[in-house]
Amino acid sequence: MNILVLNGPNLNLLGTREPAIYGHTTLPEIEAACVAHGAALGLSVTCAQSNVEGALVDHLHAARGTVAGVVLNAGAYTHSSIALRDAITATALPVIELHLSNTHAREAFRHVSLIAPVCIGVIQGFGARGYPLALTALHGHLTGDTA
Ligand code: CA2
Repeated sequence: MNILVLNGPNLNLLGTREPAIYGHTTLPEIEAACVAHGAALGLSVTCAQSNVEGALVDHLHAARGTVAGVVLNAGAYTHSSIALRDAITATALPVIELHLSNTHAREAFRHVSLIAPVCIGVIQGFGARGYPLALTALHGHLTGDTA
């Protein structure tokens, strides 16, 4: 099974600034961990990142028919993008919303997610460790493992 791990705006800067909020792990390190954890689960993980809202929509469209599920950290677009929400609905793929930080413990404008209602679940607040957690959850969802 192919899985897409898709990261949104500014996440290419991980590990370089604001480590108190986002940790010290870089995006290439997160992506390598996703590929390794996916392989251990029998998943083939492809990773992508863009700072451009429309490019993220394009990645979701391209995922249709080629991947079984998506782990999506949409960054700040989480709180603003109807286009991303519509793209998730349009692909009809199982998507897990992922955040490094606990958005509910932060500013009020981060408490609202426009994409959460069209995702199968949300993992947040566990830093870079959230990515393998999300892959494990997605694997369970796809294989019908009800835990
Ligand atoms: O906690 C998350 O993963 C977020 O998706 C991160 C977004 C933020 O807008 C969301 O509310 C929650 C921001 C990503 C910014 O990434 C940076 C990385 C390094 C240095 C500065 C910003």
